[in-house]
Amino acid sequence: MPTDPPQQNAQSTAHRADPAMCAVIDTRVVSESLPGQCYVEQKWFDVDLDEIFAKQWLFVAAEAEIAEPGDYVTVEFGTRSVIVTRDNLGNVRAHHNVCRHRGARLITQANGSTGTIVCSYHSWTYGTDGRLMYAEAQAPDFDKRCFSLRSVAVRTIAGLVFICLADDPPTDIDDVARIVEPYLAPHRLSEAKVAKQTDLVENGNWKLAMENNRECYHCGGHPELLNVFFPTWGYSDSDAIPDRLTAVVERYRRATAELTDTWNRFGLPYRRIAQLDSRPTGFHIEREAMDLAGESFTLDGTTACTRPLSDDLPDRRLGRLSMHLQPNMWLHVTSDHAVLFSVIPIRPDETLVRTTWLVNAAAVEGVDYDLDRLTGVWEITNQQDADLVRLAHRGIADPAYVPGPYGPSEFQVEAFINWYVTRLRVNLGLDADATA
Ligand code: 3BY
Ligand code: FES
Repeated sequence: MPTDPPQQNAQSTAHRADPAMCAVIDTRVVSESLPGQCYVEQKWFDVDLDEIFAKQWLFVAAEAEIAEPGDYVTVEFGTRSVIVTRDNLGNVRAHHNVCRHRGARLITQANGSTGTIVCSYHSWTYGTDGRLMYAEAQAPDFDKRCFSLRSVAVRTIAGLVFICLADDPPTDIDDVARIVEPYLAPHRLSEAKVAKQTDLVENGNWKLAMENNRECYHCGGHPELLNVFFPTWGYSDSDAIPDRLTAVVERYRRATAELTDTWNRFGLPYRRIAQLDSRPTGFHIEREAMDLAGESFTLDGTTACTRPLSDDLPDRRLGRLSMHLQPNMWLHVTSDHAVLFSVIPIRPDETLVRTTWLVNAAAVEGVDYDLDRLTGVWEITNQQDADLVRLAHRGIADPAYVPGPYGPSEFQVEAFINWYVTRLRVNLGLDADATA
């Protein structure tokens, strides 16, 4: 039986021997931001792509983006490009976007719908399941079965599509799925539709975009988001609350206690689970109350879509379900919509932040929701974050930069960096005894 060629890319181990980088990894001070070179140098960027983005599970799309057979999205991580499709049988598939003849890039569109994938060069034609269907003028003994597109590991979790470019993807994605699926599934993301998707290019390293997301210490810069995000600065569960935060923490706790009854009534799991740096596929999931009306990401906290996201969850006031997965995603789900974020490195100082809003598939724009109201708070928050990431990158690129300390409310930034350094060590083979 014909088999796929070995997937190992000979270039991917090229960085293992760089002693200067290994020294930085070895001498890195825990609880401080990374040395500047990790954020600004091309060498580090290349290692990030080869050792993090080519080896870990990555969030690449919502199933709603490829709702019908033949729908596809392409996603690029450096020189690697992947086609994510829904095949004719309705399965989500992922393949390298590289022709098996002489290697031409197959699809150059970001998304679309097609019955077959036809190479522009010599017209080799593949099915959406990756099988080579047609190759003109070949020798009589040419066996099409030997030239399927090279597959990429793909995993859907409650309507979210993850890929892993490694030959041997981290197997703990199954454990993560088992834990997070009960939280996500009631919201029926797999049946939702895309209301809007935006691509924002931030002028900063991808790690700075992620670090920025992993804390609300800077949330004073997000007045619109703060209407509904309780600014508890990491003290929501603390016994030693600073005086200035007593009132907001108490308000947060009252709202949470009220919502707990609702969550219990619907059987929605809400326990916070944070395993951000203790496993290969680090993640965090929690359900939290929101301020004001407590329903959605709008200026007054009331829903932006009159149809609930899930027909099973008609209560408007559900707070938010929030999830992070290392290295490149976070999401929030309210009663009326979901907002999903993925981070895609472009260059050392450029990062794409893709935001996708999902609503009930039956919701009608202009009738059930106004698009500006649905997306406004996060559009402005994203722009504010982009401005902060640009400033961070510029300062870090200055030779005067030295790493600074993380405070208590930056524990998730620290977890992200701890995870990153551990994955580098393991994936570069620096820790013989570390968990793969
Ligand atoms: O989306 C988030 O979870 C974080 C929290 C605050 C800053 N960032 C927007
Ligand atoms: Fe694709 Fe020749 S390179 S058909």
